[in-house]
Amino acid sequence: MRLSRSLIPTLKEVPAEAQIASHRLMLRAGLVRQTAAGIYAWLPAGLRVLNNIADIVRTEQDAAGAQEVLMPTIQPATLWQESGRYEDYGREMLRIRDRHERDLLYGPTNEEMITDLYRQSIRSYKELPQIAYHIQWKFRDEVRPRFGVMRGREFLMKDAYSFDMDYAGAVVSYRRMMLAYMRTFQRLGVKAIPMVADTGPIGGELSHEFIILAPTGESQVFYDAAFEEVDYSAANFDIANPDDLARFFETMTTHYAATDEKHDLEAWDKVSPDRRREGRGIEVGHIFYFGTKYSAAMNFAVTGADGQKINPEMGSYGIGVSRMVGALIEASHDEAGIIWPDSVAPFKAGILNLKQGDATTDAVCETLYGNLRAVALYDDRSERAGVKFADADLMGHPWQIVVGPRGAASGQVELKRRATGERVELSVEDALSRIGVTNA
Ligand code: P5A
Repeated sequence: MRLSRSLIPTLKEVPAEAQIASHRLMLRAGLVRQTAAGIYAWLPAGLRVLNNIADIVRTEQDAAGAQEVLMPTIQPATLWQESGRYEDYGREMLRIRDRHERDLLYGPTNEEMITDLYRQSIRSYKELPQIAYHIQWKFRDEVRPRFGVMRGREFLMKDAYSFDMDYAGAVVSYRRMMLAYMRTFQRLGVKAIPMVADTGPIGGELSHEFIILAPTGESQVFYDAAFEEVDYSAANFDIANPDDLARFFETMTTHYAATDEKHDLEAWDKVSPDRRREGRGIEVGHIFYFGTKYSAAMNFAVTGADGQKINPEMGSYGIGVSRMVGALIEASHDEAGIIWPDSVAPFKAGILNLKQGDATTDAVCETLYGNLRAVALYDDRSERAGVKFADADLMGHPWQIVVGPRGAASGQVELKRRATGERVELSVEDALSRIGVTNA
């Protein structure tokens, strides 16, 4: 993209309403704009990050054997009356009435709707187990939306739902999703720790939340260094193999991990001092096993092997996709701005033209841009060099290709790695191959 023709409104001033780094940086880097309390519009650069995260989440869900669907944002109240949650959910639910006086709601989660879809079509034990997921906007009328997209009212969630014939099967599904989550977070370039959690309005008896480490996180977390040493890859755990999943789950649940609310000093004392890790954390995912809570309440039964009717055992599994954008920034930024991990960066590289209008400089920039069109943001504005440097650091491109008139005359550019600050002078061809594009 050409910055001069993009809706990427960077700000020099620090917005007064933003209390935490990620919120300030998301506004300053022009990723989002608030349109109402806790509701955000995603501008081009922000949307690219959101889509990159969603793609990684999707790949790992698919690899775990989950199938993608897309349920609507608007749901009929009748489904929630069946489960009993219509009243229970309280004022966090945004209730709507249509022209025929029918009660609707903007979905805060989809347990009821997915149960309804399965009960309409699935009749026999032979069709289970199954896992379905979607990546869809949710609405929760939070009392105090804050910290930008971290606690929004409208937010993007990946939510998956598993259906099994018995408890043993449900446990396998739960472990499978947990492993898919650890792989997802690893690919997103963050350290994530699963912690035993309360089940709240989703219900059920088994639940883990996934906390990623960031110095400015909301809660204090305590964990055993063992979590950082696990190899979550397919080489170590086959996600299709229940024995591997059992070994994985054992590793995840035997080592100590707790947030400050559940911190147990006695158990902590038993962790050897050199293995104790402490830090701040942000909840980015939450998984639940709740048995037949919804299938029983909503009369979803399938025929078992012996002809008897059985309510499937269910679980649900959420990742806060839009919250993840903020969480990644909390985990990776400095004084100057965002430092995007390569896997999610909106643009792999920024091309900085230090003398817009100078024929040689423009020509070198156009050559670079011609090769990097899909992955680069070309700063072709007629701004001072200082402004372009500051904005590139703020926006956090993993690579900056700086093109000035002197270097351009001899075909040289400067390549800067945002994460380390390392700079090298090299030819256009070498710059392209260093950032992984070789068809110059
Ligand atoms: C699991 C999937 C559920 O809703 N039902 C379907 C279950 N779980 S949850 O913990 O309530 O939410 C899952 C994840 O969504 C993110 N999240 C939010 N993100 C931004 N703003 C919010 N107000 C918000 N509320 C929840 C979190 O990442 C959470 O882990």
